[in-house]
Amino acid sequence: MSEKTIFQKIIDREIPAPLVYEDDLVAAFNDISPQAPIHVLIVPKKLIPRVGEAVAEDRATLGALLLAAGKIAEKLGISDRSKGFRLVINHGKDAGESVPHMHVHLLAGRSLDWPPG
Ligand code: DGP
Repeated sequence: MSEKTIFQKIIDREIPAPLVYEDDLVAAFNDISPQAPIHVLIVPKKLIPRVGEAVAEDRATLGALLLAAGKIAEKLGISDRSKGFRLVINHGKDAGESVPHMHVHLLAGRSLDWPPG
């Protein structure tokens, strides 16, 4: 069996990281290297290495990631359109993926450039 990802170790509480949100399918915690005042990672409890490798049976998990983002934004007070947030998923080298355990970045707390770099 392959080594657990760093995110799996956080989900399994082997590495301490306060959870911002948790349900039966996903967990969320602050990014160790924040790129905005708010930078949360929303991670499926089931290992999906990257979004392009998700399969039909992951449908509920993929939906849960976005629903969790909305709930976290509400909890953090950034869901109002006058504030806002951005969701990012990096798949592969060109996108800058560094952890092979799919995750959604939730970025907020400042004006975000478009297009991203
Ligand atoms: P990506 O480049 O999309 O694969 O993003 C991976 C993110 O994971 C990156 O922003 C830094 C973050 N990260 C890496 N290791 C850890 C860790 O041990 N704890 C936390 N909280 N975040 C981590």
